[in-house]
Amino acid sequence: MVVNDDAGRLNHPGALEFFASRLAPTESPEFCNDPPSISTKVALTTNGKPNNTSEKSYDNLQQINNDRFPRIPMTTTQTARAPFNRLLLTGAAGGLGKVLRESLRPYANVIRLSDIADIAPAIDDREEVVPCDLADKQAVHQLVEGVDAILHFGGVSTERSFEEILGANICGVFHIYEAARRHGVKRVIFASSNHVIGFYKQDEVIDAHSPRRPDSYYGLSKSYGEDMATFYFDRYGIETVSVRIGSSFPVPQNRRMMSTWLSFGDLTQLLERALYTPNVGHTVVYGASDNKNVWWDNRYATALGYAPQDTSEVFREQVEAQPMPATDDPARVYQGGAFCAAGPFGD
Ligand code: NAI
Ligand code: 15L
Repeated sequence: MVVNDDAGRLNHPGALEFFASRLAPTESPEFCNDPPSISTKVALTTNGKPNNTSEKSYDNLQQINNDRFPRIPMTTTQTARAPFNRLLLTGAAGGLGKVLRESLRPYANVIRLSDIADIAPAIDDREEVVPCDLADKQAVHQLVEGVDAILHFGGVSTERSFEEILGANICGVFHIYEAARRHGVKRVIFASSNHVIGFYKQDEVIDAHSPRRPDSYYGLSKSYGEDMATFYFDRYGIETVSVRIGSSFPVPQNRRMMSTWLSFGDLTQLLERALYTPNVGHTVVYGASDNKNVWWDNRYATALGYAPQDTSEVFREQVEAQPMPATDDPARVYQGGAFCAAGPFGD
């Protein structure tokens, strides 16, 4: 069992006391203290699957989590709360941004939609369109003013040269957290990626605390974003859920995506849990539907109350009609698939 003390901070004297004080109820973000309108008890088993009857199973998982990662108290009570006043969605012109623009509407009085690319105009007074280049620190500072939480989906979303990744993803994620700090935003949802762990083989099962094995400059930028999230929690108490999204498309496009597919409905549910669950510290989860052949033990998503409703299995026949990749094809060997073979650039 791998324990990822990634920032090394649990080795510091007094670290646990520091976390305990950070996570005291009085310091919870204000929105976490809203009276709940719906409450669902989710019990958990040690394999990370929901168990609706066994409190004891939940206790076991809580103990495992506490032993392995005591800084993040897990919760089993999920509450659907009042909408946020204003959510910021970066990457709003992108594939997922267009989906989330609609599906996140119940969770905010106003959604501020931002991208460097053109965005369709606001459809009503519950949408604001604010163009912004994430590489521009001052513009991001203005973008974040007045928002209650940030869903950070903007940036380069495939493998590119380091220089192309640098501004949008690496500087961009710093600008988002720095603006969050300066404007007092207490919750960020970071669209991380499976490419943070893409060099694990497809016959390995890992969890969110397994050591990262980025498969690309793109994966490295997401790995950096996760470290940024840890730092801003440790230093400033800004909480983050980093969602290592698998492959979120209307349908799985190939055999690899039979394991990595995340339906839009399940993505939305996971984001709802990530927004509303209190005391997440910096929690890393995988974004995958209830697929049959999984590589990821997603117990931390389960602990947020995530219970995926969809599965890639219903697409198996059409996906398996495609030719089987060669045995040494990265698409068949590595969890990150083709990203593991991209580059080099600029030779
Ligand atoms: P996408 O490429 O369709 O959308 C990304 C958006 O970011 C684009 O609209 C683009 O214009 C914008 N962007 C790029 N550079 C920017 C900059 N400098 N300033 C402002 N905006 C900029 O990607 P998609 O599929 O919608 O993914 C959204 C997020 O989720 C990305 O961060 C991606 O890395 C992540 N993700 C997506 C997965 C998927 O399966 N769709 C899997 C894993 C992670
Ligand atoms: C990602 O991180 C990309 O943003 C997305 O376009 C897909 O390539 C996905 O990973 C995947 O691994 O399928």
